[in-house]
Amino acid sequence: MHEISRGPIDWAAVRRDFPILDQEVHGQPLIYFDNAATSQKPRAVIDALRQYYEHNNANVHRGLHELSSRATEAYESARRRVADYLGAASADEIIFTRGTTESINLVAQAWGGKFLGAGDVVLLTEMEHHSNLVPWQLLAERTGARLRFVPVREDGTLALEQLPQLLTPEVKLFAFTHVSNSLGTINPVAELCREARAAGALTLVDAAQSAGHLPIDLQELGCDFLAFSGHKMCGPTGIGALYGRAEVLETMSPWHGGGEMIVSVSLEKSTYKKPPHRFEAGTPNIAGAIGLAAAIEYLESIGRPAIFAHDSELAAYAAEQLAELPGMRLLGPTEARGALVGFVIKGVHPHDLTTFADQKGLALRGGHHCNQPLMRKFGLPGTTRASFYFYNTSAEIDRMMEILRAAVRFFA
Ligand code: C6P
Repeated sequence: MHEISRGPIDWAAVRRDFPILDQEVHGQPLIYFDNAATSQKPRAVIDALRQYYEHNNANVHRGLHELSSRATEAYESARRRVADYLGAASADEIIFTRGTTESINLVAQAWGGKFLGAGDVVLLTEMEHHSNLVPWQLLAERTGARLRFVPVREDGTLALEQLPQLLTPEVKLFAFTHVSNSLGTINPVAELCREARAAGALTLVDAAQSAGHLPIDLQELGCDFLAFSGHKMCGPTGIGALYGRAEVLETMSPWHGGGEMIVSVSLEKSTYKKPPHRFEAGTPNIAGAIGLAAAIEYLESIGRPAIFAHDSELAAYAAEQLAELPGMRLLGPTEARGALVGFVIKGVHPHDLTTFADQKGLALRGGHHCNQPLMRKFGLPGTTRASFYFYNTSAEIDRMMEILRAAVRFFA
């Protein structure tokens, strides 16, 4: 792992921690601007996975042998690390899942399936990723609950003045994203949670785009659930977590049945462990949890305030440069933007632009970004998106601009 000096962070040294970045794609140096889809992994995480498989691999919570004890200790210590990282009151409030999508489905099924019925409302926003929309549509079909949406304004922010009318007594849960993956909007989580609580609703925060980028303190945010994915914050794919406030988790029934989550089983009936194990049936992603803990340790060695400042600077610089291109339409707010910029160039389809960029070694993302209703609202088939992380540089943005100028000439 890189050494953190007392002075300013040596970002060039940080970048060297990511072996994948040092390569050419289509004969050009790789510029990886698809970090909102998944981030790259530092050597510290790759090494932690190898170390686990070479020395400690065994199943957890089962075997009375040395390797199993080590694997169990590493897995449970990863849970404590996640709890500390988010500022949870206890590690028992952290459930390991495959990622944000599974975390939200867990809440929809284990909480919503038990407590919601006809007449109840789940409040969402128009900027939700499909992962924070489709699970609620499935739940609504099953239970008769209804969905309601906070509108998105033209500038990509939420129409918060409408919240008091939307947060009626039928609203049992307000589920919203922290940072929009298409617009870059950073929502005021603490304020939204406060208003929801005052109206008697629980809250769920989709932190897929924020957990690796912004400082998060659950005690300050005051949400009841928070979901995130490890792979967007330097960790492996297939691992993430759901935070659930202890008193709420206690009230929920299991959603998956199987080994690990039971106390006793008879042919007729079973009793279940307490949270979090009640919600982790079967062999978990042990290596993934260990890799996630290594990723958190790595991020903490840099510090989230520094990461946020660095990424915000890159996003602001990119937005400023992009705005100068002819036919450019930028999405999202000008102030308080997360580490990404979505845009459309008049007359150039996002897929064509993204393919053109790829030929020059530049990885962007083109499409609807799992935000179809939002794209429809803005009258767009999709956008092109450049999303940044702390190992990216302003020189890479300058190169992106050269490539985009060439694209504009080519498609004209
Ligand atoms: N967005 C992108 O924007 P999973 O696939 O479970 O790790 O994360 C789902 C998810 C949930 N919420 C938000 C706000 C997200 O941005 C994402 C993932 C990726 O490129 C893939 S569509």
